[in-house]
Amino acid sequence: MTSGSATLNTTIYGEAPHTVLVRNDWTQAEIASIYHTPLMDLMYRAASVHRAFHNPLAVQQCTLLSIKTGGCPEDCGYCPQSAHYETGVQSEKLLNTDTVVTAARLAREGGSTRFCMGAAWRDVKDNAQFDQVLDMVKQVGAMGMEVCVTLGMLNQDQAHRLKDAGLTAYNHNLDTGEQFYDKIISTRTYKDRLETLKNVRIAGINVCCGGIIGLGETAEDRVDLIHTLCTLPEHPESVPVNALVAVKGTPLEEQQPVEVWQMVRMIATARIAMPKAMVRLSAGRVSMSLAEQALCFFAGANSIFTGEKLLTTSNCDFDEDKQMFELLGLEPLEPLRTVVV
Ligand code: SAM
Ligand code: DTB
Ligand code: SF4
Repeated sequence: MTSGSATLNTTIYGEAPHTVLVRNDWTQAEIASIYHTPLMDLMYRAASVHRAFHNPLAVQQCTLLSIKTGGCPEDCGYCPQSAHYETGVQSEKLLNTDTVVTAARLAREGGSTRFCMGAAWRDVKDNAQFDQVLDMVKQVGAMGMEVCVTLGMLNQDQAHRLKDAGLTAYNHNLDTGEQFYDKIISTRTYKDRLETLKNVRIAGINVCCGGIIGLGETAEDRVDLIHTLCTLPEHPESVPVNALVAVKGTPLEEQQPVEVWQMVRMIATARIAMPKAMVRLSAGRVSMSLAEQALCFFAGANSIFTGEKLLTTSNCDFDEDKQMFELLGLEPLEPLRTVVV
């Protein structure tokens, strides 16, 4: 069971001060009602829950690195790395370990406390490449950073091996609601995704699981996604909220950008439904103004990816992010692990 509680120290208009429980018995109707709350109320409620569980000024900086780019056999309609689409992303071999460790060191020097390595794989195979990834995990972990990987589907044994190598978290997104899922991906099922999440959890690795908005889904699909996440036996410790980066050559290249209000609703609903999670303002930040990002932090986002690139697409300017932190009075979250080297 997910557990924990905190007393709200602010009074919400029309509500008595009360204890906010970490619940995993949310109903669909409850999540829908939160999602559709008038925006000003929603942001205030989310901000209040955020403050009851987290330091609202602390925002974790994370760095992404694509360790194996492109040529992926899956057909995720949003993804520039799928081999099914002509996007101009070149297929590359797995990076060597030294390159990865050097990138992690630079990320740490730049203030990142979490290093996330992504591979464009359908699933993990028990081969020399996986052994190499285990080594990368070991070395990055030894640098005192949280270390996360996203490698596609995973069985229980592989999850245990990653745990033994020192992995902190595994990213595996449900992406959207179950009803809409097969409009976006046909090469694997929602059930497959849930199975991997279960394997990660059983191995004692923290779960990083969120989704994307702007795929053409309805508000109901977004509610479905959050409902699935917040009714897992344990909430994901980390919930990335991505806005689609529409990439030329993918089936979703013509999608209209989402409005910031949809992003704010998603973040706020995730924050209220999963109070203890790190809610990460992820892809799509590059198209948002500073004021729009500020709304997302107010609504409960407490992490961003910094650095010039996400995996294959461009991200915000590092110095501008630094200025944003100064302007908003945000402080980078301190490392959660002890630095060994
Ligand atoms: N192959 C692995 C997998 O699918 O789990 C790992 C890499 S995959 C790129 C990680 C996540 O990035 C996806 O689940 C999706 O949520 C997000 N993502 C990929 N392309 C995106 C895009 N164009 N815009 C926004 N988010 C995207
Ligand atoms: C997540 O939810 N977002 C990050 C991370 N998990 C791996 C990835 C975003 C990728 C955006 C498209 C790209 O740069 O290729
Ligand atoms: Fe492959 Fe992951 Fe991209 Fe899907 S999202 S095509 S699984 S890299």
